[in-house]
Amino acid sequence: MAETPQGQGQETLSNLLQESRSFPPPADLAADANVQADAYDAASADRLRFWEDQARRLQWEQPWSNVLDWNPPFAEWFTGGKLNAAVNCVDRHVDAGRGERVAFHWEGEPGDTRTITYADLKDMVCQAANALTELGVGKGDRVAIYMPMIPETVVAMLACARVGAVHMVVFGGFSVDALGTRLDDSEAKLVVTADGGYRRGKPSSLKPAVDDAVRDRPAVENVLVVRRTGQDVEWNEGRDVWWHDIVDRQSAEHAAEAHDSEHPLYIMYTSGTTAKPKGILHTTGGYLTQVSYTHWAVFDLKPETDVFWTAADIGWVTGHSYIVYGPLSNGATSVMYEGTPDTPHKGRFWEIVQKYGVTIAYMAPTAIRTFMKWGEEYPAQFDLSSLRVLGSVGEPINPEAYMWYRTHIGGGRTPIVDTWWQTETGAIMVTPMPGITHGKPGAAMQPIPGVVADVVDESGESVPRGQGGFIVIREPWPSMLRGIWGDPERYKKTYWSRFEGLYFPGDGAKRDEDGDLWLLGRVDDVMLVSGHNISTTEVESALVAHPNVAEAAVTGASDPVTGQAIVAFVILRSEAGDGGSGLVKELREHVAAHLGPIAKPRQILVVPELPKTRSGKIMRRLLKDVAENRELGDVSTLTDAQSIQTLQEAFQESGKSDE
Ligand code: 6R9
Repeated sequence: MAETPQGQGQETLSNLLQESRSFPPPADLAADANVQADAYDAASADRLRFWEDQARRLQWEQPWSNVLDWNPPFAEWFTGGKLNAAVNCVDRHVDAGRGERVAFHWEGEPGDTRTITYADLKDMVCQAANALTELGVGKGDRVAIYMPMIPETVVAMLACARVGAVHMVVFGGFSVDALGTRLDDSEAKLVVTADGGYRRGKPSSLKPAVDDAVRDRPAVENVLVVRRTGQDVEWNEGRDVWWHDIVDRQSAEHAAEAHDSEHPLYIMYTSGTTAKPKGILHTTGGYLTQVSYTHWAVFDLKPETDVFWTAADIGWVTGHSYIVYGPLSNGATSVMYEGTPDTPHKGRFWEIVQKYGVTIAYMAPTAIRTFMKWGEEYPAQFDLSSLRVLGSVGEPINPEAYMWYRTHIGGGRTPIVDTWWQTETGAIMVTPMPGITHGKPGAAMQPIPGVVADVVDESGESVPRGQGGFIVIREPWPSMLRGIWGDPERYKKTYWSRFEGLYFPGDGAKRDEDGDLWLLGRVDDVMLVSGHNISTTEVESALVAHPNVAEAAVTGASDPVTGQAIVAFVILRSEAGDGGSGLVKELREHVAAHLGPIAKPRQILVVPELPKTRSGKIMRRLLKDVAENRELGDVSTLTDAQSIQTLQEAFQESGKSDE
């Protein structure tokens, strides 16, 4: 929550940025779109019935008796129903005669490839499920997955789902400590890992971190290890098991039990700000219903012809919902890529799009801004004409990044779906629909059919058009978190206590004159400058709108005169060189011209890197520590802990003012 000194803030959240560009859906896409405007009417006429209709897209072994049991803030969806998530993702496509369809075109970073059909995937998942049973892992047990982006990661998740074990995927880049606290909290009995994976052109080991984390954790009975890189590994006899030793010799037959709709499917930890990570719990029927529906509706998926690619890590909720459960439940063909976008060259993503004929691509604004920084000559070398829908997720997309994405990747034709959601919401909540909604650069537009979102002020009243406030969700939705693992009180306090009866995601938002929604980042990041609540997003977007700037991060630092002052860190586009001496002054004026003098940054520092999490979110709280000359807080979920130190030194050297 933003600290708003009483009586000082004149508005909940300022609305400074004016953006008037708007793109209608392409006519051919609109005519043939999976979802038409009547979906919104159907859902608002009878929301529960709408979700029942979507649940019927899945295969249930036993139908539900009740759509929703709602004991605020605890929801149960499709109670009495039974289904198996793995069967929905794999077996039913094979049973329907689609076993030869490719589930994954997998591309390893060194250039090795694997083509995995639905029939292959079914065999692999059944074998892995049998191996889990042999290792004594059964229904309700927790399994940690600490893996590179290889097919076995998907197989391990689905094998857990099949036997009813609860998977808990930890980013392969997280530290031993981060892995350890998650093992403790979830009480996992098995860890699935690999010797390593490929990142930035070389093998990057994983097993040693697991060895360290598991050493003093006897609750972990076995470590199941996939051989990916061939690196030497220390072997703990009796505890460690090679995947190829135990999985490959299993039968490819496995009779799957149907689980209750509310059976836990997975736990995914969000780091939050500082304290203990929160284990966000998702269950089976409601989660699968909404991820499957949104993947089909929001991306306009045509499973027979589309090639879908979420360029994100499976260790992020985006990977869970839109690499694994969404695409597979819809029988889609996906691309899965192991490595980094600049290995061995800065056109790798676009080479992959060309090679597999990707039609729908989904990625984070941080990646898009990185591509902007490198320059448009990289995508220009490849044929990207297969693309028909582009998606964005993870942070607000700055209007200029949106325009760059649309122009240089989408050839000026493709709609962009800017999808707002969270680990907690499980699936997309607010987004344009590519065949219905006009796209506005930087706006997530409207809640999907069946989701009731609003923007409210401090007292929980809806704000009128043209004003900013807090986004809230008014009614339960199928893929909502079912709680925080082992901590129902924290669940109530974190999400349901700010506004009576409303789910509070913690994000700021504004409603524009047309009634469309713009997400403005975490309210903890909002800056209070001379009595105005200013979102970091708007200032960052104004900076990115300058032709020399590729990426920007801003934070509020305490200031004797204005309460807080805006401090900005910017990365320049490659053609801008070092920007020259007048650039900082020019950028400050540029922001003032765009947003008004109130938003003019006190300081701007040009930097080579910004501190980011593995899912690409800028860690503004660390930048705040830097801007206020404090010791750095928790850096355990940072991609590159060195970069923040370099940045801190540069900041200290730059002195107090750029005047
Ligand atoms: C899916 C995911 C959730 C937070 C969320 C918000 C930010 C995500 C966004 C967006 C603006 C979008 N966020 N998508 N902000 N526009 N399209 O990112 O989950 O890692 O839990 O983060 O990300 O602040 O509250 P998660």
